Amino acid sequence: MRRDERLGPRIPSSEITDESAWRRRDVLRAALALPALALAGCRERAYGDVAPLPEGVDSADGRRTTEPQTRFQDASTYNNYYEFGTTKDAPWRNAQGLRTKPWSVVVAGHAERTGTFALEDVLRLARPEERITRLRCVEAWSMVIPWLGLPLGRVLAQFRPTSRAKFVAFETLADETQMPELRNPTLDWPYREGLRIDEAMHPLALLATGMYGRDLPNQNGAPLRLIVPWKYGFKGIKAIVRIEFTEDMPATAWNRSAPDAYGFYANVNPAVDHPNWSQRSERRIAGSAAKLFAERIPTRPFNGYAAQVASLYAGMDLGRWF
Ligand SMILES: Nc1nc2c(c(=O)[nH]1)N[C@H]1C(S)=C(S)[C@@H](COP(=O)(O)O)O[C@H]1N2
Ligand SMILES: [Mo]
Repeated sequence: MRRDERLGPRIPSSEITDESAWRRRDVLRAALALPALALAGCRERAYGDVAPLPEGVDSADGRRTTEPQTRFQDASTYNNYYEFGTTKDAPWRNAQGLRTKPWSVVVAGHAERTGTFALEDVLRLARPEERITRLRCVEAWSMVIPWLGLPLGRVLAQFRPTSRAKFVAFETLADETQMPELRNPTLDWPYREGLRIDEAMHPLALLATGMYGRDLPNQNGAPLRLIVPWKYGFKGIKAIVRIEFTEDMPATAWNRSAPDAYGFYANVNPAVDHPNWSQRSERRIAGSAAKLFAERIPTRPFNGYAAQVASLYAGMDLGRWF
């Protein structure tokens, strides 16, 4: 795996995060029961020194993924990114000119360190890890994509959220001069998303900076986007410019636009239909078959990551909290 050129010098994490954050990470890791392979490298060492996972290992469960990957060609030309238009080809056609350098991120709300940070400073913890994960769109298609990124919780911990931080809210850039669809009220811009803080701290939640071993294409959310493997794709907010730690559940773009169709949690759930279509199966766009002939497969609860994340929702009625 190639080191992302935009990352700064490798700084030991111990200089950036406090000890309690370190301990919390160890607890999270233990809870995930990753194989010794992953644990051994991570314990008391600077993240910059952690060996990348072997090629082809799905860090979600530590096993080699047997699912065929989506072709880069498909993952980068069949997108949802409404700021650039509402058709699947609009993002790659219209996002090429988006200026992603320099980029800064505002960190606000209930945290000890807040302010405006250069992207390089937000990401200076380590080189990105590769995560081959499924992305399941609410429109019932899915892809298997090798992302490059940092665990979201590791990035958030360096801002030292306080005990009042119960949620994390994210916002996308909203620049009319660069994003043609912002002239239309398609969504209530800027695009917004959010996670409960324990979801955000889960090791599977990723801040992606790249895919397929290279920087993210603009249409896939450069320079920084969220990947929450167990949730519908719309949680994966692109081109993030603001992160806020909040006490209350934040508003999200799709929930504001159609609350009966898009809940805050958006956990992939074959038992809860979209008002206009079933969510029981998905078209898997992967391998060499043309998109039109993509195989239809049953959708799995939590997008196949139930063993890792179901405990986050123990006791919740997932039909109500969709
Ligand atoms: N800012 C922003 N982020 C967004 C969207 C969007 O319209 N705007 N679409 C979402 C939806 S519905 C999906 S399925 C994924 C698609 O990610 P991909 O294009 O990289 O496959 O991005 C999500 N992130
Ligand atoms: Mo989506």
